[in-house]
Amino acid sequence: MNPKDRLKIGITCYPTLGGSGVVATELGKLLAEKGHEVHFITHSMPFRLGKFDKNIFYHEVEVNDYHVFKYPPYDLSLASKQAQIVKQEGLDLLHVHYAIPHAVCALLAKQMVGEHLKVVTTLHGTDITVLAQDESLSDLIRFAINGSDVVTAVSDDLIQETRQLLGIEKPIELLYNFVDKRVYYPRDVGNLRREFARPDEKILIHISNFRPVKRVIDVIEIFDRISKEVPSRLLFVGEGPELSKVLCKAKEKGLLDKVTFCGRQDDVAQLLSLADLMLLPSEKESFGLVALEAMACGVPTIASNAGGIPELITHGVTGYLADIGDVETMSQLAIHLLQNEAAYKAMREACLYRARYTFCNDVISRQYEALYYQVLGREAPEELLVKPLEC
Ligand code: GMT
Repeated sequence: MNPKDRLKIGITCYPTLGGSGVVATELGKLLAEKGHEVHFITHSMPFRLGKFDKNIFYHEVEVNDYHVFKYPPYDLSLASKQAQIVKQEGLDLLHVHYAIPHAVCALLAKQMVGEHLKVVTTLHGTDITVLAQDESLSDLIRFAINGSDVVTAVSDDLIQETRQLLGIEKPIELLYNFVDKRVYYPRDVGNLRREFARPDEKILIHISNFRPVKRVIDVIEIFDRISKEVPSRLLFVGEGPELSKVLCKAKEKGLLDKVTFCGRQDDVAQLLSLADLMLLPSEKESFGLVALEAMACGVPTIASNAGGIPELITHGVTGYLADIGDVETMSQLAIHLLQNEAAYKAMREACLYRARYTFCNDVISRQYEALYYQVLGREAPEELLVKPLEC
């Protein structure tokens, strides 16, 4: 990279499990790989940060636990850390993921260091679809969005919802989630597969944080119906508040011997490559990153027609969609696909193609880079303007 094009970028995200943290961390890693200097400013090390990279720096936000504070003020510590790192490292911009509290903190940091600092805010979903419904927070979210220099959202559906719920008029850029094709591809997992299922059995998978919004009980309902028609197994990956309810439901249905609870896992691509089908019956999903990760591994998804999911999954092409809670239709569609080899093969190919050409790391990371140069009023390097021939 030409040194004049090198950007100094601060990233703040939720560093623990969750799609927004994954997107923020993977983006930071890609930017660093291209030669930009990336500073993560978070309360703990982002879980996907991985190996050492000379262009990546991590600054931990330490919360002041002064005895008069009833609630230690994380937000103030974050804003103050952001301002400190911006000054110390000469950052050009802060890219924050989630309006609350991260964008609000970044705006405070901007006031502390000066107008030259640009704030890019990415909306991921629940900051709008859940928090913006709360009247005690909606004005603050509107303030965060209107005060940011650039706002992006991960689906058109989320943009529309942001406009409707908050009456936002400023432009919101659409930048979809992405997958790194060097990590997410169909792995050779022949031996491992034998440990989970017999050769005649299909494997279904659900990955989430088991929040109520994921409707994990529907996953059991769907699997119950499928397993009566197609010999199959179900893998649950992740942990969260609804996990114990799922266990009870699986027990009640007599399915425990067919269900494996894998807990939190790092190498998701490996597990996805074992699977034949992903189940994602969420109530809300601004994009559905796990379905994209599955797609990149050649695994179609049966999902609800919620939020931004239809922008990712084309019904009948890269998966099937049904109304939220319609477990009967979802099961029928899954059974049809699992019993129809030709249709399955065509869908698998379509998944691989779409993940590789529409939602791949090269395409989306370039869009973010272009946006950064634009907000900074700097000319983008020529290679950014040329569309990649192949992802
Ligand atoms: O889905 C979750 O519970 C996690 C959540 C998050 O905040 O990390 O994910 C949101 O952001 C992801 C990355 O942009 C999206 O792919 C998910 O669809 C979105 N989740 C919801 O909208 C419920």
